[in-house]
Amino acid sequence: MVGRSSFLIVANRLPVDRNVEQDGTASWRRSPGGLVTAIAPVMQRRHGAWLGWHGAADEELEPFEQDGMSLIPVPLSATEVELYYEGFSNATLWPLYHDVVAPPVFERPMWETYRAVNERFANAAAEAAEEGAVVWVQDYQLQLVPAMLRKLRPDLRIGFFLHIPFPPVELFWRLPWRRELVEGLLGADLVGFQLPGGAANFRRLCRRLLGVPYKGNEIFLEDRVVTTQAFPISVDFGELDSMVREPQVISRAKEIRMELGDPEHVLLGVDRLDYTKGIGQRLEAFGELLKEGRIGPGEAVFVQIATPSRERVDEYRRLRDDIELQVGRINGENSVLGNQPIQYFHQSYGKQELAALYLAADVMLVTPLRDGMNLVAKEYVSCHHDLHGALVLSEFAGAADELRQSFLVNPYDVEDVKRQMLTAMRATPHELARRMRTMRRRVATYDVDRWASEFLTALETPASAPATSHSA
Ligand code: GDG
Repeated sequence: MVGRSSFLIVANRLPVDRNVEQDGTASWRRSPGGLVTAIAPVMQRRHGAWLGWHGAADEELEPFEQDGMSLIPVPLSATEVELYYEGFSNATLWPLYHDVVAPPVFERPMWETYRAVNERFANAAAEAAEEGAVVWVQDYQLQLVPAMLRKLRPDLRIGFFLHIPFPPVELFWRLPWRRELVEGLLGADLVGFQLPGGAANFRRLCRRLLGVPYKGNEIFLEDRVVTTQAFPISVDFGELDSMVREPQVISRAKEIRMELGDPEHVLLGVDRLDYTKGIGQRLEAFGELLKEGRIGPGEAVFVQIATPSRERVDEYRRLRDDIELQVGRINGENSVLGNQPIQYFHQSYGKQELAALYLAADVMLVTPLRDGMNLVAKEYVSCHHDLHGALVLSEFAGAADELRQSFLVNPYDVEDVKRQMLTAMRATPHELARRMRTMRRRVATYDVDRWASEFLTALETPASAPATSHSA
């Protein structure tokens, strides 16, 4: 049994995946994905505990140690995975918070299970935290945990960070359980968002829904103050920067270009296969450029990595079919013998291979319809100390606020995407270097350590006095 901790991360998933060898021996490996990539290094340094589901349904596991972290598994039944995770989290909240780019599902059993699972996480956190501990709750799957945990353990300092966008009041208003969710979040001392706009949406919602006043970043409840603030998440710049200087990564990048037929331009997309990522929109733009002859045969290869994601949610199954049909159609119409313009991979890759791909790519296409931040954009920038490479970036990605020197596009405007893709491909080395240098400076300064330390410093700093002294 792991002892109580003074620093606790509470997230839907533990930061590890189980790997079973052919002889049946099982081991744990650090998992890929936005949240884990961002927080694991911070966790290791602080020797904290991480509480989350371990990934297998209907299985109870004892706490264990991995990579210098104490991991506390929270069990989920198969029905809970279906209703809480695939259901309320990914079929209700995910589309609702991403501008309703797919229709959200509103089903009561999903909500009830979400509430029950949040309660289990809150109970487990209350057990694992020592007196006065700092607890940092992550993301949209656990929005009820802050209030539940505060009720059990008023001595704790509770932070919450939302990795996805927080929607405008008009969209959030549709949610039948809007009041409970907002009250859940207000259980935290600090609620963090990717962008100032998300924090502003949340404050306005609190006033309209609950009548609570706010001033600046602070929401005044009767007995305490909740701080709301933007903390744009980032990547481990240093790790990526040194990875792409390793000889084997450099030679792998060269090899990748050769394997692709040594085209003039290598274009790259790396996304979870998700309908918010605008994969279809960028394929359409590339396909039209080929068809119109504005990209010649063999001139460019577009590598699209679409990491498998949420495969049991209907909308994701349909998306996969649509994308694969689209890739097949564009390749069918535009391939010449020995050259396929789109290389599509529905697979996951190791970190080093990914770094080599970033290094090999002349143009990175990041065109989400809505995205909290988008780490891929920042990873690409971190991998180009050579100052080569162009980033085509959607205005609807949080990262667009910081990476102003990218080639910004409106992904809903196919002509705009086409134009910017061509501009990026044709830009001079001098122009690319000028843009890349500024973007790199930004990511190097605001890296993931800075994100985490700014959040934790804000969490550990007491806010103003409560509402009684701020009658607004
Ligand atoms: C959510 C928000 C926010 C992808 N394929 C592979 C792989 N990846 C890694 C990427 C990147 C991460 O997964 C994806 O992060 P994103 O930020 O692009 O997107 P989401 O998964 O939607 O993340 C997002 C993020 O949370 C953090 O707050 O930025 O807005 O939606 O790190 O490199 N990694 C490896 N193999 C792959 O095949 N190793």
